[in-house]
Amino acid sequence: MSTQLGTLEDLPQDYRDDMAAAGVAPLWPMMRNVLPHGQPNPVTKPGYWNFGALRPLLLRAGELTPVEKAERRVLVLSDPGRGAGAMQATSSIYLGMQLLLPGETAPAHRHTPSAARIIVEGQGGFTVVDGEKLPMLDGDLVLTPGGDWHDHGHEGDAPVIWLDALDLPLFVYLEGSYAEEAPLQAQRNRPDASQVEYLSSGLAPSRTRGVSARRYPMMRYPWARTEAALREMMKYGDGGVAELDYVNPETGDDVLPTMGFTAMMLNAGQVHRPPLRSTSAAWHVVKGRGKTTINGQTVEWGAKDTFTAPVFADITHEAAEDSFLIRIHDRPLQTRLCYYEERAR
Ligand code: 1HN
Repeated sequence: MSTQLGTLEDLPQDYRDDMAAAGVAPLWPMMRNVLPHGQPNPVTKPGYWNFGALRPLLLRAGELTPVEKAERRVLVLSDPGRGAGAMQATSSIYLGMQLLLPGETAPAHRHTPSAARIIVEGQGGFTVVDGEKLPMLDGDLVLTPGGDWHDHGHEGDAPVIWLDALDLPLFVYLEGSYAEEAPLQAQRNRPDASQVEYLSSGLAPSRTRGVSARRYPMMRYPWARTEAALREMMKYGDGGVAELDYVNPETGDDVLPTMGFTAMMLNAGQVHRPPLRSTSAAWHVVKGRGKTTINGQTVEWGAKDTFTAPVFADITHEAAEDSFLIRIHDRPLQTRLCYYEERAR
């Protein structure tokens, strides 16, 4: 049932003026803007960023702006629904492509939003998170949880590029976004936890009474292992699609409080139609080629490209080659807020 609600124009001007002077407004003319029927009415529009087009722009930023003048040398991927300069790619997800040149460092800071990076190009880059040095190799997922100090460095001899994903829009909305700065961190002289305590899936350091695991025990998820696991899943699965969620190895929870990450393999020729989900999402193509139709709009993607979809999008993926993508989504947030939803189609 849908009743036509009264409009502002239905009301006499003197009453409207008196309400404005009193600092109030009638709800009913605005009701459907904030509470549409059946499903949300997103501002976010599908986005697509071709890496081949971004790369020269990013390298140019490397010539034009020294890293000292940028703190982070990043080109922000703006949601087409919000327009150029929008500091978000979807309602809840910020995306940016970051460049670090050989020998450069990006100073330590920490902030309330959480970040994760997917490495796109180059060797020798690393991030230090709370003293732990995390190597950045192609396709790796590297976490920078909110409140953790992090700085970046580069020991290689060619540009390093990665995709940053942050829950920044939420923190901006909550008026909770701020940072602190510090000098570069001292690095512990040992490999990161993915190579030591959590080298093997299903094994965690022996539990000692009274000693709890770190909240974020593993900050780097090496791509080589993700790909190997997806390939095995695919071998024994039946759908031509394999998906793995990135989880905290101590708790099995999502890796960050608001953002989730899901790795997907699609076989060549495979058509995949996921359910309509209440999440907004971004896909980063680690390897492969194909196309995805989002609410009737088709993007053709290749390795290192990125694309996005609003909430409840109607999505069809079609791989032209065996393809590997990482989906960044806000399912952990929506689950915490008790409204995550999937609709059959
Ligand atoms: C940030 O801390 C990084 O640490 C990158 O590399 C992008 C965008 C907005 C706010 C903080 C980084 C960011 C950011």
